[in-house]
Amino acid sequence: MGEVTQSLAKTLLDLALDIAKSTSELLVDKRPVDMKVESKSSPVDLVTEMDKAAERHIVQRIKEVRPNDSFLGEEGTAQAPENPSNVRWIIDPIDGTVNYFYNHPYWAISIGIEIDGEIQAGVVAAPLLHETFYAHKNGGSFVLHDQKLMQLKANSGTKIEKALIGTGFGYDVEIRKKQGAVLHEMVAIARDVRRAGAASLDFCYVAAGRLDAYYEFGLYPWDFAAGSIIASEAGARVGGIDQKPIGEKWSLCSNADLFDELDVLITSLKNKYF
Ligand code: LIP
Repeated sequence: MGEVTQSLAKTLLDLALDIAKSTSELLVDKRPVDMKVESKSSPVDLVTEMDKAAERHIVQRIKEVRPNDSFLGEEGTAQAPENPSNVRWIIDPIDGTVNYFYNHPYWAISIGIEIDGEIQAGVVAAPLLHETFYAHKNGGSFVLHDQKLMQLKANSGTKIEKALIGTGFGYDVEIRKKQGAVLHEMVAIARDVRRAGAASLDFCYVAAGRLDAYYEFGLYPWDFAAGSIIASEAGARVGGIDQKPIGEKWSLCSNADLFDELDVLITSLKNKYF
């Protein structure tokens, strides 16, 4: 990566951190008691008025200073301007919408920054957990927790039977049955499994050593764009399974020395149940 790209990534990361702060204030301070909510792909796949408001806020703040950038947002922002720059913002305004709707604290604002088609920086802000995770390529990975800055480092040397593994489930009941079948076997193999409800934070938890691995079927780019670089800059390995890239159905993030073993296991479970 050239110096120009690295310098641009740092500049855009600073902008994303500031926008994550103002978006956090919007989502926490302006959270309505009688929040309007609609369903998307299924009756349990929610989108609230605040998902849409947060995405509008993020896009507007970026456009004020970078009118030629492109966007891919979970709530529908996908336009590319007439003379697009080489920057695309990949946004999940509320990752963990169900948790936000229930006022359960495990949700985050996820902003991934792609330059020339490659993720170069990312911010995952969890306001109710007082944590903002961030990274840029070759710059390391960090968490700001109550104004205390710590560098992140993924775990190493964990055997699968001692691994604490995160996962998640989609919104389609037939897919959930298959994900449940995979989980049924995984809980008998790993130390334990956690399902917390926000992919971007799950990637950050691997980066922070709070999980040894995280896998999920059916993530979208906005679920993993920011978390993937935060995890990889902390020494974790990120990808798909069965030699596929991340997000091509399956996503896997783990301690580098556990990845291949988990890839083989999850691929076998995928072949058995999907
Ligand atoms: C969520 C993901 C999570 C998955 C949930 C949901 P959303 O994203 O972050 O990993 O298990 O079902 O898809 O929909 O809250 O932005």
